[in-house]
Amino acid sequence: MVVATLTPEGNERILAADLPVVDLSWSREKVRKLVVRACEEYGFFKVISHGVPEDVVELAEKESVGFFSLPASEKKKAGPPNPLGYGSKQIGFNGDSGDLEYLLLHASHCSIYHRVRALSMKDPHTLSYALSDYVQVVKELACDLLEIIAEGLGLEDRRSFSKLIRDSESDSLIRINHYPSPFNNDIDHHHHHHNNKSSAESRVGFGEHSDPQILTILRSNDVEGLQIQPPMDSSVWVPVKSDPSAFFINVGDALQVMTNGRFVSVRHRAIANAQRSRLSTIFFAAPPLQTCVSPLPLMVTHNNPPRYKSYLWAEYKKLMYSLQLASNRLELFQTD
Ligand code: GA4
Repeated sequence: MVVATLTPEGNERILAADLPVVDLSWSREKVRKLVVRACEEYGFFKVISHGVPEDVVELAEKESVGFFSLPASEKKKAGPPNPLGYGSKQIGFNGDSGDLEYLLLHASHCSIYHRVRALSMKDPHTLSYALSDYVQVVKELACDLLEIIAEGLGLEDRRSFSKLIRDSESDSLIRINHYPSPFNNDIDHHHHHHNNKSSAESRVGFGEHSDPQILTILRSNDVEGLQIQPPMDSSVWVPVKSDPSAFFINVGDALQVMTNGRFVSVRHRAIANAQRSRLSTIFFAAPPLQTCVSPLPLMVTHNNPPRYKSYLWAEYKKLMYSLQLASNRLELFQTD
């Protein structure tokens, strides 16, 4: 349920909203049902009791904090983002910008190591192994969830989606976003301040968009910032309560196409108005470049014809890099 009010400027502001939460220790049947419902209604849910080892998550966060505290001249050695690498403020190639710096990498150990080696860090192995280990565990979570989804949809092959991510040619990415605090340049775990800023003062961290891939697995430190737009009411932005022990899942454009619009790729954004730095780590589960993304036969019936034209993942990527972040790219593939 979403409860909203109007601000003096006439914008809707959310007071309370219950976003879907799935506890992976519940029965498989219950989990299947709730995941499918969440993907249909929100394109978004939170997972708890996910079994991802805490030490792997903590080390990745610690090493990422270490990376972002390097001098700017040092970090620039891992950039410019073309689109992979270290980036600051600029997002993509079409003028999008935000109050953040990031590391965007292909989710394979070689490419992580390749970027990290460019830095004159004491030990580039520590950062690259921490990120590679993290990628391995979240990729496993992504595949588990995709198998739950395939079962929930009644697909004959429960590996229909997960095999694309497990493919050695998978185009999956890892992104670490650092939204610096306006008051403090360090990523600060210890000092809690009250945030009294009004929404008018909030800075855009990462502007609104949907994720182009199949599924996104996001985790952040305990600083808020993520907001989602519920598909049933696109006039509101629902703030997502931070929970460093959980993972947040987004349906991506490709899964919306493959489910022929039954699942929705959720529009979301990150606000950088916190008084502490926010660090988020995001895994984008993507198919190999030559994969043809199209509505699955099971999702198409006489009364429900294909709603999207099929495309190669490589083609879609090329197109999205020619458009802005907020663009509704999927519209270009709609039939009718
Ligand atoms: C949004 C989701 C992922 O962060 C990302 C982004 C990508 C980039 O930063 O290089 C894009 C953006 C994202 C979609 C539109 C294009 C491409 C920036 C941009 C303006 C890595 C992705 O795959 O698509």
